[in-house]
Amino acid sequence: MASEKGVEPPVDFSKPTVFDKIIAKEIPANIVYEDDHSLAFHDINPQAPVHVVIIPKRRIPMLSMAKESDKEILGHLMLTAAKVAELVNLQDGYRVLVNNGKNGLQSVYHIHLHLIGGRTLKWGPF
Ligand code: IU
Repeated sequence: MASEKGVEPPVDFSKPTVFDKIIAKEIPANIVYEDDHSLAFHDINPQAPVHVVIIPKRRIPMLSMAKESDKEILGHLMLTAAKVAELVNLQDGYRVLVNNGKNGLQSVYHIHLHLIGGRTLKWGPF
């Protein structure tokens, strides 16, 4: 592991991650929303009063590995984030972000959106 968080290369992108186990319900997660293609659960290490992770059930390791054929699921994840925001009462606003790769401090190589809110958020420098 990197000093703050993230994973040092080389990363084995073919390996399932803990998120596959959460999808399979092999390990518990505090799930807030699920449909045929996506799953949303409360982050175990929240960075704000509300912090939900939204993942596709079919694994794409990271945003920079997404393909043209992933367009539909990527759009679905964004719309799921908006739906989940309503479910967790973030009507006053929120942030949706993706960490990508080592410098983005990505630690789980199963693409995910972070939905963050519950207070007025700060903005940069990061
Ligand atoms: P990142 O963008 O790859 O750094 O985000 C991964 C997130 O997944 C991070 O915020 C973790 O706290 C979170 N998480 C989780 O909610 N449950 C887990 O079992 C594991 C990580 I491992």
